[in-house]
Amino acid sequence: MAKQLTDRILEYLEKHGETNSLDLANEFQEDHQKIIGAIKSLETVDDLITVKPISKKKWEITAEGEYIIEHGSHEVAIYNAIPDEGISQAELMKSVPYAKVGFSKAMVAGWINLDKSGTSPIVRKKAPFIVDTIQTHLKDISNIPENIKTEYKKRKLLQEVVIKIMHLEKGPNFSIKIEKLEADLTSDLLTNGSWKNKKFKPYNFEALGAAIQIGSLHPLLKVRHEFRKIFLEMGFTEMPTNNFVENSFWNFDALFQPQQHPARDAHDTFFVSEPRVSTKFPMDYLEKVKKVHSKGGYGSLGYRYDWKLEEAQKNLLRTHTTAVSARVLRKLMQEGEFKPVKYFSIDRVFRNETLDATHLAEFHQVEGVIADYGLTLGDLIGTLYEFFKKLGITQLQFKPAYNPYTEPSMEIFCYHNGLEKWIEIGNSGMFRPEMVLPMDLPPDVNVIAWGLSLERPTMIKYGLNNIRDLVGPKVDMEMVRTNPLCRLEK
Ligand code: FB9
Repeated sequence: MAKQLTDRILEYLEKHGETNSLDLANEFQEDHQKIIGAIKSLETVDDLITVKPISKKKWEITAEGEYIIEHGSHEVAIYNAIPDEGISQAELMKSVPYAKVGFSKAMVAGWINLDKSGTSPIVRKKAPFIVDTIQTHLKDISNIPENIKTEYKKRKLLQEVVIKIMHLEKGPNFSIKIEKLEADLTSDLLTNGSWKNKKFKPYNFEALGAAIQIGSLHPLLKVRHEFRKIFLEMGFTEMPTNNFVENSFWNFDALFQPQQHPARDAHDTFFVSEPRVSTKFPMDYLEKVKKVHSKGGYGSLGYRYDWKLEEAQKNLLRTHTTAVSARVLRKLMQEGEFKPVKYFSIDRVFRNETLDATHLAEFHQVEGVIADYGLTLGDLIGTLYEFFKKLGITQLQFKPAYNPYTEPSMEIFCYHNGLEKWIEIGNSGMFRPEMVLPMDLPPDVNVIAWGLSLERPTMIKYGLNNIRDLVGPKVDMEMVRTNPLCRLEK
């Protein structure tokens, strides 16, 4: 039976004292990785061999070099393509692959000449015969001088690669005979008692588990999972957000966002051309929305403009998940008596943004909504402190802001110790009466809500500066495979 590779390596080491995995691969005409495997197996025997990883430069033939080994050099191909009577340069350049470099090298080698005396340049053979030295060299690069290798490297026929190899020496307990150590205590060894005169491999507690080929969650989904856990442990219920296409009524009008608001312009919103409009609305509710926009109501003057159904019917890609919040809140009152609720959503929204390193035309909005009797701004602030504390954020500041559908509104800031600066981490507010009262919510019920994006915390968490490293065709799949699990509070 063929000698074990491990035995052959030990015998080679016995004779030469030291070697390396690449020389062994050449010596035994074996694949380098097989040699590495055999060396790692010998390493498990204490002090048998001493191994040190080293880097070694190695010449490799490029694809073009392999082409020349198979087909001959480009200059030889050009030479052989010239008939005795000569050929036009234009014709010759179309006759073989790599013609341009072949022609140039054949001219430099003095194998051919170019006759420009006629109307078009004619190429003729100058040398009576030629030898394809390049092909010969490439067939056995171990015997070509370094300067020739450097020249072929410039022609991209050879390339120098650095490979990791293993240097071997005899260890303190070197022997060419290794006592076979049992790897497993089997039932046979136990039943026939032969375990008593066996030696067992020591447990390698440092050994890593076998890398299992499984899928990997995208960082955004890891962070979404963490946000979802936070909302669920705070008693929130997830809203149904599986409708990217929305109509203007639910995305804007229901939120008391006036029909002439700039956000409703095509420069900010993606409108859908087919189906262009929605036609089914809860007409009793729609009439209340129309009235509060056009004439006011519930103590509000409204916007006092001619509200148009056609505007409300326009379909679009939702610009915020607050459109879902509106649907869910209105549905509350369709199911009987009001009861306090806590809802959340985390899903994609679309805006016709100017793209830059941190903004794409879509992002994931994270939104929390609480509807209860007598809620105040203090309840919103307290909830935000609780929510962000679970992200490890305790220093918050609030800045008055404006949203069409909330009053008061606040931008939320935190001091980020890693970035050593205050950063905006979201927006919040109390839904206006003009939004919630047409939904028939009881007048003593208030609704507090807040929102942030999923991408911003994810980019900070995973140290990404460009949104295109997180989403899109340029994402490094190795980053997705290897990035660490997400612990938002750390
Ligand atoms: O997410 C944002 N920033 C953020 C969030 C978390 C975070 O975590 C780090 C570990 C510490 C870091 C940063 N922002 C909101 C603030 C900015 O990034 C802002 O420039 C971008 N904003 C988006 C919208 O931009 C067009 C983030 C997105 C956003 C803004 C507002 C809302 C939702 C998302 C909202 C809302 C809202 C308000 C009232 C009622 C209901 C919803």
